[in-house]
Amino acid sequence: TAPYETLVVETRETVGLITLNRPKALNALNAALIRELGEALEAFEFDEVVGAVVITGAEKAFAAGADIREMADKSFADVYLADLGGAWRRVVGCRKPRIAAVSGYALGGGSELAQMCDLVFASPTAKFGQPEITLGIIPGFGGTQRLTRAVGKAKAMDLILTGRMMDAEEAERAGLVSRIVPAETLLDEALEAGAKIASFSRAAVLAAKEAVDVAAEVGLSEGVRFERRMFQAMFATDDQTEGMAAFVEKRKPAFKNR
Ligand code: CO8
Repeated sequence: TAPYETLVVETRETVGLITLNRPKALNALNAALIRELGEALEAFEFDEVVGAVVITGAEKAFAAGADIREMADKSFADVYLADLGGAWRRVVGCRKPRIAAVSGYALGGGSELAQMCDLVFASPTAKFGQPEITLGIIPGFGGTQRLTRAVGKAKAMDLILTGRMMDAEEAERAGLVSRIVPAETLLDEALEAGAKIASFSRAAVLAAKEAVDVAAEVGLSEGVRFERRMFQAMFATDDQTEGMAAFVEKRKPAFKNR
């Protein structure tokens, strides 16, 4: 594996697996970790075998937020010139689906990292929150935008203005969490979902993700038009021919990512 300082990065057959690894700081997201996360995801982007990526943390904490010790003494000029928060562009710029497997605390930037993932699996111990307000700051890794889109204004305001945490059940009901999974099988189920996604036509997967992501950016008629063009474009792929032929012939499709 690559010499990462803050992550453990592996490949489980067709799924990339990134484990945040700063246990003493509850996986607080320091500059090195955010940089390495971008590097690891970009490496998986270029790995043809990998079709999806799982990002997980530890049992007690997925990630307890941005590293407060690292930020404590910074000035506006420091964070502005360092573009603090900007390094996340590399994470969200990656096109392969990301699955967050969340156990324990997902706070501040940790919650925002989950929001940057396409699927969020949570164990019953998961706790999501945006406690930035308690530190005299506001979310800076997209929380005011992505959380609001995920759970709506009423709940986003509640979480962001009071700093309270929500448990896995509330987060699932609110639309932040895709599935609640028993703690013992959390990682396996995330890897299984990743393998499932990786088994489908790569073009169809990337197009589907791109189209869903467009929903957060544009109006309905523009979004539907984008979807229709992408849908039609799928008929230029061999995988569409194969997928439909396999259905008609009552056999499993053998997608070739063409
Ligand atoms: N940063 C740095 N260190 C942390 C962090 C953190 N976010 N969270 C925990 N740690 C450290 C603790 O300091 C402690 O270290 P030590 O043992 O050396 O004292 C160790 O991890 C264990 O933590 P606790 O002893 O506090 O464990 P508890 O079980 O008592 O409590 C909590 C767990 C409730 C999760 C508690 O640690 C906590 O409240 N953590 C901070 C949560 C928080 O406020 N997160 C938001 C951070 S701000 C943020 O994410 C903003 C993102 C956008 C910034 C963009 C800027 C442009």
